[in-house]
Amino acid sequence: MKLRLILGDQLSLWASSLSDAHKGDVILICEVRQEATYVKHHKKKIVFLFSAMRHFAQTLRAEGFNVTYVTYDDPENTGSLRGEVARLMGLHDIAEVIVTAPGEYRLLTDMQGWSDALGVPVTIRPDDRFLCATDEFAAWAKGRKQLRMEYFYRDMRRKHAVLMNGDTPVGGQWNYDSDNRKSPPKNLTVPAPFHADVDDITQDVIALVAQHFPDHFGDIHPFHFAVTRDAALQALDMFVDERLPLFGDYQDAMIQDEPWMYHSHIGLYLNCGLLTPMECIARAEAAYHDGRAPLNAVEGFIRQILGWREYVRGIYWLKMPDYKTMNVFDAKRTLPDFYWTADTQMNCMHQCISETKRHAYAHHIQRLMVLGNFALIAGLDPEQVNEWYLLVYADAYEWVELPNVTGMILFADGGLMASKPYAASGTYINKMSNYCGSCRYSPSVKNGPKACPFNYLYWDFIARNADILRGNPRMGFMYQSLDRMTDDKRHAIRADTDRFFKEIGAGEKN
Ligand code: FAD
Ligand code: DLZ
Ligand code: SF4
Repeated sequence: MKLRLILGDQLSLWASSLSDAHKGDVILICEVRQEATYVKHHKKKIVFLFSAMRHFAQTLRAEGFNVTYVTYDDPENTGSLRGEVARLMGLHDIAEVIVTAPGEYRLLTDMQGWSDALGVPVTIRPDDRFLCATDEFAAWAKGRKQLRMEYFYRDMRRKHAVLMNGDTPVGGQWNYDSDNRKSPPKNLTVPAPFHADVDDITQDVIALVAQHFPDHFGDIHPFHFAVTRDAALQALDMFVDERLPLFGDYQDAMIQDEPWMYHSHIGLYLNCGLLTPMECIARAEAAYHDGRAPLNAVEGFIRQILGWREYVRGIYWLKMPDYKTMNVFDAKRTLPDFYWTADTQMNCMHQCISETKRHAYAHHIQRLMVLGNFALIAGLDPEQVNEWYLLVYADAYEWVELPNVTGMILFADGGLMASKPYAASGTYINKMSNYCGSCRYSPSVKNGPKACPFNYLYWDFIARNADILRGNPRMGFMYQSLDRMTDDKRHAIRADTDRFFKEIGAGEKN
């Protein structure tokens, strides 16, 4: 008999490990300490995954499969995936272990040693739930000096015939990003997000997580994520009907106390296997063809899934393991405490961290231009920043988190992913949000105690990394401005930066 191991982010009946499953095989799903604590995941993320895993076990049983499900508090639970496979092998005559390749390098290398350790063949099958296989991405990347997402995305549009009229893009343009930067009007009413019912299974998991992970970051309540495929599909449909039409217009906008905006909130479902990328793309494309959503919104949404999501996964598997330790600016400032407590007078940071704590969610522009921008210009240590992002979001797995952090926000890969750092001063945040109106600092003040910290931190970042960035053609304008600055101005920037770090108590690692 064969043992088929399903991981917490492989909750798909179409996973490659199940493609030839017989009803007589054993399917193993287990809640283990190893995966729940290798970083201290947000409590809500653990509730979501454990509940989705338990519901998936029910789905498999309803299909007639023989499922062994190990709960976290099972007294026999060994705490590791390999330990649970070994334990099950003691109970059944297992000729082969089959698993779909995990999404994280650390686990893949671990599994590559399982055949020897367990004494049976362990077959690791490719994860074919993506639209670009890892070797296909490697072939695309080969010989290219720059790996720009835009060109990859166009190839994916052609390959999958998405939003195409023959060889040309629908509407004549590949990208409508320039239409996607509107400031929201004051009286905008954003629709409520999807709310799933909390059933007995989820209630049990909530009690378990409260008991076993009290020191993990984040709030469990309110819990309204979908934990089944049916509910995830409802969430997707609700997005397409209610939010997609304005997704493009307000994609980059941030509003005080409005965490959800016009985003889809489906990343967590895609990444654990409850939804497929192509069904999300197809529903959005259909909404455009039926006249239910405009092209700038539909193209923008599809680009995130068909472009960015596939692209970052390709980068991850192409560049690991070296990617994990990249730190081109030699940044070594420790993560300030307020990333955990939200206790900061910078209102934008306070908002984004509080919402992250409450919901295990922040939308893209909050992750990028507030939380990420601060990490970049403050020179925070990439290892600590990566750990934070990996544990706080319900959709976070290293294959998607690491390139977004190391490549996109920190530019720690020296420009492999981004052509220039996403660094910005308070002016940008003020333009794209209404956070500054309730802030103790002012985005128009450049130096001194009232100045927005993003303003002087930005220039300090530009000045201290001149050796690395001055030659970047997209940064020329910034260095011309820096070169025109008086010595007094430069000293003021340095002094404000020093004072700020002293005040928040974030030093540098030796
Ligand atoms: P929407 O804005 O509605 O976008 C639709 C979908 O597109 C998302 O669900 C996601 O699947 C995909 N997508 C959008 N942008 C990206 C991107 N840059 N990379 C990969 N997929 C993308 N996404 C994760 O899934 N997991 C992470 O751990 C993660 N970490 C991030 C860290 C940083 C610093 C940044 C800047 C971005 C990160 N993202 C991550 C990408 C993006 O912010 C989230 O996918 C998105 O916010 C999830 O919310 P949503 O489902 O409402 O997305
Ligand atoms: C994230 C996660 C958590 C919190 N718990 C489990 C678990 O108990 N059992 C499991 O099989 N998977 C879990 N996961 C998901 C894994 O960490 C994920 O499969 C790997 O990180 C590879 O992407
Ligand atoms: Fe953030 Fe600066 Fe605006 Fe305050 S003034 S909310 S710190 S950008």
